[in-house]
Amino acid sequence: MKLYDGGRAPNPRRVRIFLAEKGIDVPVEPVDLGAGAHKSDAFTALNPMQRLPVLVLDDGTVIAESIAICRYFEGLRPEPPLFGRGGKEEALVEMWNRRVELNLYAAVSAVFRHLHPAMKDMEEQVPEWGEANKPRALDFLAFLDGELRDRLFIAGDHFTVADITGLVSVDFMKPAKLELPVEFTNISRWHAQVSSRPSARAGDRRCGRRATASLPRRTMRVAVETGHGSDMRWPLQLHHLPRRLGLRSSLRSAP
Ligand SMILES: N[C@@H](CCC(=O)N[C@@H](CS)C(=O)NCC(=O)O)C(=O)O
Repeated sequence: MKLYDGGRAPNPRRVRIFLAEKGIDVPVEPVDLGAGAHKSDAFTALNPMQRLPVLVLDDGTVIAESIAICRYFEGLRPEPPLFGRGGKEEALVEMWNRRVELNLYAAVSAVFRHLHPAMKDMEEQVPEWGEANKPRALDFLAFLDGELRDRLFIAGDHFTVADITGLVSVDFMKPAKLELPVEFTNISRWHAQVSSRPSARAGDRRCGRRATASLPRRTMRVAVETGHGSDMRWPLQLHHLPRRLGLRSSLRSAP
């Protein structure tokens, strides 16, 4: 089994946090997004969507999409349950994870992809779309702040995958240059709480910093419970995107 990982990018981080929560150790192949390694022929053969993360099983099965990968590991190791326990809880976790992903993560991602100068070679930027997503992100945060008034975690009393999606989304606001309004005190309390879990730091490992368009040969293992604090500087490496690699993609769908 091998996890193709994308360093500080939010979706690969989601999977690393999930693995850390489960205590699962998986061989990792770093793919340098900043250098466009995910556009290489070798990687495109694995995932024609040219997105990270990707999990390749020993029988050659390729699983893309962060939540699909997390679900695979939930099946392998059900404890602690991060997708809920029993039909009702599972439905609520699904509901909240989708709400956060579709309303918060997607909005923050659109702000980043359409407004950040580092993304100009990766995205056909439509600045108006980036601007339009700022209030969408804030509206959802206001709603979530109200929900978190009466409970510890996003989907209930237990930490779940919905909190992982929420954590990476809120942290992604920093490179997207979005401020968390101070009046969202319930979100701040929740964010401090989930950020203090050792798993939150499992997402901070740097990866593939060399500017190369091929997949690095080095194989690492997911660092569970590493001691590095989150600095969220990963997008800045995209400033070094080598234009000569011709990285413009025909796949423009939002993550
Ligand atoms: N829906 C996918 C999104 C994956 C995704 O967009 N990954 C980003 C990194 S966070 C990526 O690979 N971006 C490369 C690009 O935009 O060219 C998932 O949940 O895994």
